[in-house]
Amino acid sequence: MFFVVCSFAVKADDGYRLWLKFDKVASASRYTSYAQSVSSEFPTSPILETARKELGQGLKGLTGIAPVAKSADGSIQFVKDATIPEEGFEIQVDKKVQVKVDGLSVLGRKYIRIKASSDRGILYGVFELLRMIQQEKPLADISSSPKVKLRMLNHWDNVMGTIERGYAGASLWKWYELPETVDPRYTDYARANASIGINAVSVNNVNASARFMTPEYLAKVKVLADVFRPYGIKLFLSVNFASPKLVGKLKTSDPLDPQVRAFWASKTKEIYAQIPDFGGFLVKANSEGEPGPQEFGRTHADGANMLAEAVKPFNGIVIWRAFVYAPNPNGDRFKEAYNDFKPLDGTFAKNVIVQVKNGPIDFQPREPFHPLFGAMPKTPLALEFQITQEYTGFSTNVFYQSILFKECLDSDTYQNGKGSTVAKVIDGSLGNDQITMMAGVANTGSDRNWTGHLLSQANWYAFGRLAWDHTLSSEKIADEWVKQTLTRDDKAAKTASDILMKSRDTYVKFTTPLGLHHVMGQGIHWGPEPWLERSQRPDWTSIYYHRADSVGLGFDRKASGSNALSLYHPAVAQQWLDPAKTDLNYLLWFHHVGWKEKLTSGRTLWDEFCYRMNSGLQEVKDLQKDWDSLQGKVDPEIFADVRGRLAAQQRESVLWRDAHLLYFQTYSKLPISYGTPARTLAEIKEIVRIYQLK
Ligand code: BDP
Repeated sequence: MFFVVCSFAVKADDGYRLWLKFDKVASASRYTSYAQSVSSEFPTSPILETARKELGQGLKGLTGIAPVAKSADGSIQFVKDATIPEEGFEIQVDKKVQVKVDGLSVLGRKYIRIKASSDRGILYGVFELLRMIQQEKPLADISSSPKVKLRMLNHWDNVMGTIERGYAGASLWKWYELPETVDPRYTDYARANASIGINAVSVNNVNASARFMTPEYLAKVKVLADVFRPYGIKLFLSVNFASPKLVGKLKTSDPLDPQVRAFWASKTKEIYAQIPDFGGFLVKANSEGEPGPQEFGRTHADGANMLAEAVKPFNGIVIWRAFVYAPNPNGDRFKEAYNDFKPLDGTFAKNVIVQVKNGPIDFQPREPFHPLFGAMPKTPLALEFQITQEYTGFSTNVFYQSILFKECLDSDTYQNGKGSTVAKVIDGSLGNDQITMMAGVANTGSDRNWTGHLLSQANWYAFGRLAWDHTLSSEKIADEWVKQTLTRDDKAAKTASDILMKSRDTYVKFTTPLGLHHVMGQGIHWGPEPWLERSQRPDWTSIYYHRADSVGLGFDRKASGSNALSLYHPAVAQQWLDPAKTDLNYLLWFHHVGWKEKLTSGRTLWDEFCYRMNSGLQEVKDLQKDWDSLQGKVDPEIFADVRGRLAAQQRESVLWRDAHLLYFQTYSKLPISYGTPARTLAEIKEIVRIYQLK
């Protein structure tokens, strides 16, 4: 007797397909009449072919029907409309038209028109249509165009294949295999970006290797640019400011030196010969040990303008980062970038944009907006977020960043009076900027699910969606992502969205409540290390930021302290001047508050601190329960993976709470009013020390 053992087990979902699953929807019949055929008024082009291919594959998956190509009158039509803004689109559904059938004029059947002025607009319209169907939404007319022109990912990927602050495996770019071997994953990456409107990518770390300025490496980079192009994505490179010395063998990299200028001019020419649509340079200069123009007594503007001159003939741009801070033990890092850049307002070349992090310190879990927003009306500013979770829990904590992104975008700078939000500063609507841009430090890596924590895919997604349209709500974005990625079951989807919506606040509660900041473990930034008092630089310690003493806790940034508040417009500073009126979420950012001082919550500072830390812990347990309720509603492999990560988060939250309570108690000398630490301070310090060993 023969037994044939067949295993038809459905391959579990490992998250690789992101939000682009395109599995058949239950209501497919609603859409099938539209899926019959496609026609286009556009001449063929690589981007148009991508649009056709994506539409075909997407509809085939979602409805079971692959549309056929027609020369005209398809059930889906790509229509040219020069009045639609660059990259924007309009989708029109079911407007009945007269069509000729066998010489007779009859009322036309169901169709969808995707209108745009360019092939890019068509591509984005296609992804919008697929997004609607994947969520099983009734098809509706929509018109949409991006609020900022450059929607960019910054990869902090190194030549050796590691990623600075990456928590999802190794770099996607296999530099040693390129240019001969082209990983198909590069294409999957490009289409994921295109599906959410990302149109620019800088592929290498801002702590840049000069290797990228050599013919050897440019040949590799060219291959990536070729893969990205049909998805409407422009490639940029981070450059090492000392490249003239390092690869050009010059004696100096002084931006005003004629030979240095000649080096950059010829290097740029060489790049454009390989990559005709190269976007330009991203530069981190005179920051954290990176070389820059100040070494030669020149300003950031001198450096930026020199590079700008080199890329100008090719319509390239220079993105110059404002992330600078001097190691001054008596200063306040909060003010450093402002002091360096504000005086340079109006002196940058037209093709330079200054890229500013969302907050003045460094991508903290909650941070007030950077005071440079609103302070440089004559300079286009780009907003930089960190999608990768360096300070927000690596890949073991759920932290839905859309909440943080929106908080910054919606902050009022008062640049041109009330209503001058950060969003309006960066989308150019206050100043008519030629270049407008939002950048996010990528959270992608070689992990099968791209982002380590599956729920962190939502952060990549949210970044793209908000860069396209900063008026979208975090709820809407979460709902879209969940329905495309996890489940379309309404109740389960609501539970999953709620987990995302709550996650940011929960994380802040057990790590940096009340405006505490920069108290993470030294160097790797894992876990708590509020006791860190010595480092290479004073502003890399924790005590520099929390300023705990026997009196109280927090950094006084009023006139009595560092006076950083004076950098903001008075109407902005006003809300944070009086500790009694300051939003508790920002309290310790601006005030040194007495341990026993009563807060607006009715509790003393110490009690509120204990209370928040402890509720953070409780909330993590609630998130675990919520996730557990999704068993059977989401894919089992995804379910188990996220479940494990939430358990890790729970473990870490106990460590954070206990570290903070026990350490700060040595200053407050008060009894712990909420929660009971599971370990001694010495035991916790040992755990954190071990995490920092090589
Ligand atoms: C800091 C990171 C460091 C980056 C730096 C930057 O710790 O690795 O190089 O930001 O933005 O937060 O340049």
